[in-house]
Amino acid sequence: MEQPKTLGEFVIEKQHEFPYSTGELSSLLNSIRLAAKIVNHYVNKAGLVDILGSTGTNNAHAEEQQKLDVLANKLFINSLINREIACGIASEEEEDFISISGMKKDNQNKYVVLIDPLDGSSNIDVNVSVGTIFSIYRRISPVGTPVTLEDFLQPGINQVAAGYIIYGTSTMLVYTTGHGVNGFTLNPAIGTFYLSHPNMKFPDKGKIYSINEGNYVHFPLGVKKFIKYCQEEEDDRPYTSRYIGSLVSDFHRNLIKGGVYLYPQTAKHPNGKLRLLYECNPMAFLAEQAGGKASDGKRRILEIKPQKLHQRVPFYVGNKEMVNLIEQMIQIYD
Ligand code: AMP
Ligand code: P6P
Repeated sequence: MEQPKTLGEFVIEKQHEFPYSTGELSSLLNSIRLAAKIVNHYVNKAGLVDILGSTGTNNAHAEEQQKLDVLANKLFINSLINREIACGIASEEEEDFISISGMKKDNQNKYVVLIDPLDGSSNIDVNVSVGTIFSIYRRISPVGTPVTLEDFLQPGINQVAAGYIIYGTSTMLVYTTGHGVNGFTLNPAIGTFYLSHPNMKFPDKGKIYSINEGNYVHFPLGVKKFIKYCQEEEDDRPYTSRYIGSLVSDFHRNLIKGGVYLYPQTAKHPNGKLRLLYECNPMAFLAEQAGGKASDGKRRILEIKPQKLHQRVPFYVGNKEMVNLIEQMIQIYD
């Protein structure tokens, strides 16, 4: 049987489709690949060493930081700084962005990276899958100068690449550079990612809805109507309700099996809980590249002009016809 392509081979093959490329994006993707393997190592042994539980400190959103959050954040940031293949980084775990071009005067790199280093980390102690999400843009400010906030506040349509790593029953890296979505599974025995899910697309029909119904009373009426629609005995319904509490895992399952993930505004999060820059935009890029759709209930996620680094938005992502129906119900009832 022919040996499947490795992620490294795939990245280089794609680079050759761009004869004028300098190899900078490939190096950046390879740096993320390496950091993912290291984080995977720690996530998979989390139960065995004293790395579980919280650090007792809070991140930029006054959320208790799990030790693995802090470690994953450090690993990704250090791998990008040490290998000098980005000019700036923004992270869910960092109040402000980090300017590498400011640190290293000769930094001529043109990409900024935004990451959620360990999304769903509240699940770590209960052994549920968690993930890393990344998003890559070309800087707007001049190369060689310190990056500015504007370099990070770009609409999602400007993304050069986006993806996630899911640390689950197997570890996968799924990413896009605007030419489709491809999934790579890690062979932990040799530390190599192999192309296991080429050209990923949402199935034509989605029959799964993912939402924390504990917040039902606070949902917009249109969302309540959608949930009831999913539960009716009609046509191919009722649909299946599946919610893991880990965006990467819920998204990944819905991408493979067909479905929609919803995080509307709630009492605790009147603008929604998920962050536009390093959760919604990368997942929206992947969703659209896989034939799906991503909306805040009214607007295409990728066209929202960010105002703040840690801005939150309501988030609906998955099969196009399911997101369309949610938008229609919100338009009718809210
Ligand atoms: P570079 O000079 O290496 O940053 O490449 C310039 C542009 O070519 C990138 O912004 C991408 O649009 C494209 N490109 C280069 N390498 C790759 C790759 N490995 N995969 C996909 N697109 C690539
Ligand atoms: P809730 C994890 O904290 C996260 O950002 C997503 O990964 C997940 O889908 C959501 O929040 C879970 O939030 O309020 O349902 O626990």
